[in-house]
Amino acid sequence: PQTVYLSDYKPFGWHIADVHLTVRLDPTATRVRSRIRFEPTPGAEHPEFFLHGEDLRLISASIDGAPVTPELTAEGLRCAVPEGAFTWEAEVEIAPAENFALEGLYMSNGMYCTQCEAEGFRKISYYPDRPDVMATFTVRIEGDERVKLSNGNPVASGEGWAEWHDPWPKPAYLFALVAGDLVNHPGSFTTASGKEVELNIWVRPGDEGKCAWGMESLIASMKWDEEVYGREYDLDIFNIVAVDDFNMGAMENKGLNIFNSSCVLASPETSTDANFERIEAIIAHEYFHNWTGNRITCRDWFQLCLKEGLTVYRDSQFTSDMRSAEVKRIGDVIDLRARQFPEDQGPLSHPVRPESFQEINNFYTATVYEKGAEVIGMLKRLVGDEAYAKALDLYFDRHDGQACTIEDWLQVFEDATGRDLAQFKRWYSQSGTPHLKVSETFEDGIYTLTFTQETPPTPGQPDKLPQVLPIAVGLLNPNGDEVVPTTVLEMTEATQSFAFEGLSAKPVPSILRGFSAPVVLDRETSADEKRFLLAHDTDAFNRWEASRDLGRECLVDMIIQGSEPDLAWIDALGEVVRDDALDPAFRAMMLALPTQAELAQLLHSRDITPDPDAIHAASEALRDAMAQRWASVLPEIADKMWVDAPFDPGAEQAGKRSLGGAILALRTRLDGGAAAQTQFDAADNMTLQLGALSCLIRAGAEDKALAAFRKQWSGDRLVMDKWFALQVAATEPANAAARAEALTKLPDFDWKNPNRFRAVFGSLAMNHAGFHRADGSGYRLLADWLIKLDEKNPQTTARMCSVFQTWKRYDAGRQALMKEQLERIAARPGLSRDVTEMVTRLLS
Ligand code: B3K
Ligand code: ZN
Repeated sequence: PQTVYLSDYKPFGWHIADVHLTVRLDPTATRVRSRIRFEPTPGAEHPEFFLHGEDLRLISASIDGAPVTPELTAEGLRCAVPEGAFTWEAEVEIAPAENFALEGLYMSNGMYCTQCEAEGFRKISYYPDRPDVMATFTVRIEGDERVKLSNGNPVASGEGWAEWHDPWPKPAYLFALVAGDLVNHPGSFTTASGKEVELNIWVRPGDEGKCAWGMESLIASMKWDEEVYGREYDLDIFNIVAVDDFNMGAMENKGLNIFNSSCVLASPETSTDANFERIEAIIAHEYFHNWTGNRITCRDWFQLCLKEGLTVYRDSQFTSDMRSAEVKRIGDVIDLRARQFPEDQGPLSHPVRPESFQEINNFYTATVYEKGAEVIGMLKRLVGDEAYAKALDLYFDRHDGQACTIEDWLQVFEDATGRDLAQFKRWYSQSGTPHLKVSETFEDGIYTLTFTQETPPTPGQPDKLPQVLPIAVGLLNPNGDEVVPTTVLEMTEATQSFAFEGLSAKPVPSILRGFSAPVVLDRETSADEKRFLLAHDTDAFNRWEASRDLGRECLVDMIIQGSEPDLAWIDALGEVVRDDALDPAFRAMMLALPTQAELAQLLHSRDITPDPDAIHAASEALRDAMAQRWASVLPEIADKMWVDAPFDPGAEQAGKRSLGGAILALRTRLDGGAAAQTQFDAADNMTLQLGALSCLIRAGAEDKALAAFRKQWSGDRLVMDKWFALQVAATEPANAAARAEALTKLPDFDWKNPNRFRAVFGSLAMNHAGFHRADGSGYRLLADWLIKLDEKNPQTTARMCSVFQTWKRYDAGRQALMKEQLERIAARPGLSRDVTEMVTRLLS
C-alpha cells in the first residue's frame, strides 16, 4: 500500500461552485448522476484533473455536454479538461446491498444509508474526495421508500422522489443519504435568535419508544452550545437516524447525523445508566461537530485532531455540566489510561497529528481523540478560561467556512493571548507519554519541588524534546488544612524547580491535581502520605488517585511477593465508601480497582514480566478481602442506595445505582449470588438486571439467569448484544475463549454486524487473563475471526487488531503465540489495506 505524507499536501486547483446529485435507489443497481461546476482556483497550479472513485461502474461522463472517455484507475479517473471553468457530468452504478464494508452507500435491515468519513464518498460518485474541497450540494433521491433524507433543508418532494439542498459548503465526507420505511420521534428547538428548528430522530418501526432520551439530549446540547460557546444551529431541520449496522458510534453529517442504534436508542428497561450517559455524550459530540468540524473543517486528514480533539473536549465539558465534573474527570482518566496510554507506549504510537498513513481510518484513535482533547484542556489551563473563550470566538470568526490546520488553531491562541506556542506545539508532533519525576526539599520555610520530564522513544521518534506541562499543585499542612490552593506550575524545561515560601512546616504536596497533564507521574511516596491525601485532599481527582495508587501497590505486592492484602488501605477506603456526605458516583469510582491490563502495563514499566494468571488471582483475592472486611456494612450501604422513585437516567439516581452495583458485586463474594438473584428477579430496569447478571456470572451461578434473559430479550438486538458480551467478559478466564467460540455457533451470532462481532470479541480481549491464556486459544480464535471479517469489513477488523498492541509486554511464550497469529494474518492473500497497515505496524 502507498503511504501518504503530511508534507506532500497540495491544494486541489479547482473550486466547486455547486454539486447536483441524483440518486436512483436500487439494492444492486443504484444509479448516481452528478453535475459539478469546476472553476480553476486563480493562481493555483493545475496539474492533471483527477477524481477519486472506487468500486464504481462508470456509465457515462461528459464535460460541458460533450461525452468524454476518462482514463480509469483503481483509485479514480483522470481526464483532460478545459483551461477555464467547466461542468462535469457523470453517471455511475453501485450495489449497496453488496456493500458489507459499511462505507459509502450500503443497506442495513432494508434501509439505505451512507458513511463517507473519511474516504467513503468516492464509493458513491467520482469526486475530489478530500476535506479541503468544500461545496454546496443539491440532492435528488428517487425510490419507493417512504422516507428519503439528505443534508440541509428539504426543498421539494413528490411521488417517489425528494429533493434536499444544503446551503453550507461542505466537504464530501459530510455527505449523507438515508432512505427507508422509517418512523420519526419529533421535537423542536427555538434558537437564541428565535429561529424554529424541526428535530427528528428516525428509527425502524418498533423503536419509537426508545427515542425520548436522545431527543432530550439533543435539545440540551443545542442549548449548551449557545450558552457556553455562543454557537447556534444553522439549518431549518436537524435529523438523526438510527442504524443497526455501523462501524463506529455515530457520524456528524451536516444536518443528518447517522448513529449506531446502540448510541441513540434508550429505554430504562433495555439500557443501562452507562448507556444513557454515553448516548447523551455522543449526541452532544456529533451535534457540537456542526461548528467544530462542519462549519470549520480540516484541510487534510492529518489535521483530524483539529475537529476531534476539540469536539471531544467540548463534549466532556458538556457532560461535566450535566453531571458531576469530578466524576467525569476520573472516568476520562481511567479511559485515557486504559486506551490511550497503551497505544502511546507500544508499536502503534503516533503523534496527535500523525505525519503519514496508509489508511486514514486506522488513525481514528484514542491518541487523536482523547489525547487530542487533553491537549486542548492543557491549553485552556495555561491561558485561563477567559483567554480560552476569546480565542475560540476568534477561531469561529476567522475560520468559519474554511478547511483549517493545527497551525491556524494555535495562531488564534497566539493572537488572542500574545503567547508564543512554538514549544506547546510539540504536543501535536511528539508521540509517547511523558514521564514526570518529582523530588522535594524543605529549608527555612521554603518548600521546593523539582520536576524532571522524559518521554521514552516511540516508533520513528528516538529523541524527545521537553514539552510544556501545566502541573496543578496544592499544598496541605500536616494537620490536613490546605495552605496553598491549586496553582498551575508551567514546566517548560527538562528539569525545573518551583519554590513555595513562607511555610511553617513541611507540607504534603498534592501534585497533578485534576490530572492537569496526560503524563505518567513517577513519585516515590510513602503509603502514609497517600493515606493522608486519601483522607484530606481537597482535589477529588487526587483523592481518588491516592487510593488508586494504594490499591495498585497493594496488588503489585500481592502479585510479585504473594503479600497479604493491605488492610490499612482497605479500612481507609471503607471510610470513604461509607461517607454519606460524598456523592455515591464518586464512592463507586473509589471502589473500582485498577484493571488487570493496567496492572500488566505497570509491571512491564517496572521491568517485571506480567503474568496474567497471577494478576487475575491477586485481583480476585483483593476483592474477596474487601468483601470480608466490610461484610457487616455492605447490606446497609446497599439499602441506602436503593432507589424508590420512578427511573431517571440523571446523575443522581445513576450514581446510587452505580455504588449499589459495586456493593452487590462484593456481597456476591460472600453469599454466592443470593442477593444478586433476588435483584435479577425483581429488576425493572436494565442497570439492575445486567448488574445482577454480571454478579451471577462471576459467581458461576448464571445458567438460569442467562436463559431467562435470553428468553426475555431475544427480540431486542441491542439487549442481546449485552447478553453476548457479558458472558465472555465476566466469565472465568479459563472458559472465556471456549465460551466466545460457543457463542459464534449460535444462529443469532450475526458476525457481519459490527456490534455483535465486537460484543463477543471485544469482550474476549477485555477478559485479560482469558484472552491471554497460556495455551494461545484466545489469540487463535480471535485471529481466525479477524481473517474472516476482513473479507467483508476491513475497517472494523483493523480496529480490533489493536488488541494485540501490548503483545511485546508478555513472556516469551505468549509473545511467540501472538506473533504467530499476527504473522498468520499478515500472510493472508488479499488482506485489506487497513489490516495490512495495522499488522505491519504491530509487528515492527
Ligand atoms: N467523525 C466520526 C468518525 C468517523 C470515523 C471514520 N472511520 C464520528 C465522530 O468522531 O464524531
Ligand atoms: Zn467526532
